[in-house]
Amino acid sequence: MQMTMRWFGQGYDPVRLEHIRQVPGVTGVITTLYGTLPGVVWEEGAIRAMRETVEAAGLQLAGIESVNIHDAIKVGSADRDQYIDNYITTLERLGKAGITLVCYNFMPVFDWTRTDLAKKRGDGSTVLAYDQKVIDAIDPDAMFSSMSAQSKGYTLAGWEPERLGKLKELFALYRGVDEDRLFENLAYFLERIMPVCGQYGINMAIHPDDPGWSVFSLPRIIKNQEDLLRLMRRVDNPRNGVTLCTGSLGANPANDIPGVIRALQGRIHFVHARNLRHTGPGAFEESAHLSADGSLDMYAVMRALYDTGFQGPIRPDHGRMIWDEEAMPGYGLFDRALGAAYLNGLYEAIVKENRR
Ligand code: CS2
Ligand code: MN
Repeated sequence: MQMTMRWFGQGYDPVRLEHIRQVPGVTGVITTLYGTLPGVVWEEGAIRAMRETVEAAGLQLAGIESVNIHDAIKVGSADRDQYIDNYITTLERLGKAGITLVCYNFMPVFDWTRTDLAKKRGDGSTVLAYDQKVIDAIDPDAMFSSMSAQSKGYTLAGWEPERLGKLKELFALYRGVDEDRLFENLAYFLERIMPVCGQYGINMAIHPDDPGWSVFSLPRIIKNQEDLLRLMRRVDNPRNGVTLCTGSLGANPANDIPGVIRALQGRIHFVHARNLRHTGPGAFEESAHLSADGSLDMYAVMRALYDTGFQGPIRPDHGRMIWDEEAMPGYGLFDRALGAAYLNGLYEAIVKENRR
């Protein structure tokens, strides 16, 4: 596997590539053209410049997170084919630039959701946290305002103000879209893009819903092993794969992550490794990556990846904010660097134990 880190790009991410380069074992970054709205075709020059910037820092551009999907594709409206054509053009241009991993999600209206972006922990760090009780007591507008107010001026991934400024219209768009409709719209999209993925060897890696249950009664279709396998079978092409995100799936204690990894053997193209602590029904806070700091067994996760022969990029997902760092919520350098070093240590031990 290849250890990577997410980087939001020049002018967006206060973390510098030169510093990522110094994290032992990290050889690549996962990035995006942040600030490009869903539905817009990516410019060739911008893709080239993004790649050159990463390579000039001595790193590889290991994949894109994300090429976001326009709501027309998710709801299946009359103009969806135009937006799928745009997506195909973007994939073609990425493929020509040698970029062969694309992470995306298929969540209606909201990307990942949290109720607290800086919850204080006992160790003095701050972390992202979620409590369903808080969501149940507010409306979507209040949640959007609360996320924005806590974002320290950064635009959060998937939370484009241009899009979410029109929340009522967005919710209206999804009226009548139930889980089956949403699933069929996803399958339709994937079937249309599979040829270009095949031509350029691009692996599509769907990110699970975060958290993996319905928020504000919106449909959710990528919550667990069954959902993931259903999608793999529905579009049974190896280019149709998964971003295995331990934190998103792990928010639900019923999900057995090592089991999911084994069940998806060969279809996992990208891994997000992070830990969290369950704090009550429908509630969790993120933790350090260390198994003992959260509810997930990170050794068992790395072990399942090893056993199933996973070869793709992995990145430490969110980290705590520590040592007075100022960065995008969840995306400070320091704790993610500790996470990468820890995951690399687990992996080295597993490899050597199994070689003997
Ligand atoms: C990420 C998501 O920061 C995060 O929580 O895991 O924003 C992720 O990038 C998207 O959902 C994938 O499209
Ligand atoms: Mn993730």
